[in-house]
Amino acid sequence: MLSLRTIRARSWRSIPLARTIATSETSAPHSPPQRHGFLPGAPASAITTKLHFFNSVLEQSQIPTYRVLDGSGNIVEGAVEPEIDEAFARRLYHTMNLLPVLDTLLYNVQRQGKISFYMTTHGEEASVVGSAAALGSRDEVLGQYREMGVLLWRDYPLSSVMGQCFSNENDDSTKGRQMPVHFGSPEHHFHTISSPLATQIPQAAGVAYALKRDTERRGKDCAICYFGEGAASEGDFHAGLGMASVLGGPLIFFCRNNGFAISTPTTDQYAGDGIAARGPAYGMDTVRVDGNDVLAVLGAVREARRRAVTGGKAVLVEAMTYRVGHHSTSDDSYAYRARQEVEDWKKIDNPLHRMRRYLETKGWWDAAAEEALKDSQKKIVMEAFRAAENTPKPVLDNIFTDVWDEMPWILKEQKEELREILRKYGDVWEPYKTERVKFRGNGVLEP
Ligand SMILES: Cc1ncc(C[n+]2csc(CCOP(=O)(O)OP(=O)(O)O)c2C)c(N)n1
Ligand SMILES: [Mg+2]
Repeated sequence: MLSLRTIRARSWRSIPLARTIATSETSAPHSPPQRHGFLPGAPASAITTKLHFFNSVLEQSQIPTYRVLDGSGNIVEGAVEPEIDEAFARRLYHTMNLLPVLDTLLYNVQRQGKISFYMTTHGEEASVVGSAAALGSRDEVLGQYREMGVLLWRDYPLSSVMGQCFSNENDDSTKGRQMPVHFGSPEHHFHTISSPLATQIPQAAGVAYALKRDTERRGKDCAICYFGEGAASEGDFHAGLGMASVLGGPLIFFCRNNGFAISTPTTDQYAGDGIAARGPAYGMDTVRVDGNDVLAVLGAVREARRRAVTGGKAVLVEAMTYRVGHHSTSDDSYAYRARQEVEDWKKIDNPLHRMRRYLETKGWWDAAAEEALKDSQKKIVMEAFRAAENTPKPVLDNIFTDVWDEMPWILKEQKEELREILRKYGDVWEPYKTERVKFRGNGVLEP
């Protein structure tokens, strides 16, 4: 070891360095060996005399996209199918199909004013379900908001989906106090969604660090953090990846790059090579995958999980897809993108068609199976919807509970104010009259 004083006393150029590298990547066969300096922030950085600027992870080209199925659902020549049996493949397809059935119904139900808000997953079924299927059932999920498919994969009941969206008594975790699609379920290891973008990213770094420190779970369980490419423009993205890379802990950062952050296209979000290019900057193993190819997503996330768990570190996956639906029920995307573009994307690389074709080629699916699936899913979703319409919301007092053990004076005041408003207008003003009867106990506050 050279002392700092010795290092300072010598010119780095003249020191015969012990740490000499001559790797096949960095040196031509007969070129002189490359040398390191003593740069504390980049100790393995070779010294070069060539003034060379670079602006790409892979010089001259973009990071490639991993694919197993082609746009029509045939195996790409040379691709390795992830190991799946018939039952698993059918389950993947079932879950991918359940998403649009729920989405179509709940989107329309919002339009009828029966729920306040909704967000669909149209176009991103393969990204969400394929990644969920690669996880262990106890892996911790930190979602953004468009990841209901992860819960469906984990057999989250339809009564709970409806209960959350209708804010009724079946909303077990959040008791009707969250916006629709802001799911949370400790039983399913699904951390409650919060609207402010990217908050889940540093939180995920913390969850992974906790898993690393937990002797029971270390080497077994993993965390996955979903986020959109738009959320990756937030400061919390960089804070989260920075923490995860330094602290360690098993974590998959899964970016759904669906082309838009509401109305902002990716061209207004980044000038570099997508989100994947940022992984190596944080020292993370990174892969870009065709997010509309469920087998590619499954294979990529399985490998990402293996690396994350065995290496106790964070890995980045960028899934390239397209948001076919509007951002949410509060958005009309035809104000900023051509209707035809959307129509085209319903056909190009359609994730559901590709998986169906794959199943058919295997002899695991046919038109009769498709019809039976469509009928049964429509039926169970309609039943769950009808039940939700007739399930009361929790007692109104719930608004004031669960944050403090003992209610503080400010909440007591607010509760009395609400009681007074309801006494005055509750039976005469139409909106109050129709709403309060939806609550258990007819919206009467307890003393
Ligand atoms: C801090 C913050 N800023 C702005 C918003 C408003 N907002 C909600 S979703 C969204 C777009 C996010 O896009 P992306 O991360 O790509 O996810 P996608 O909706 O495409 O799935 C914006 C700007 C917010 N919720 N939080
Ligand atoms: Mg997006």
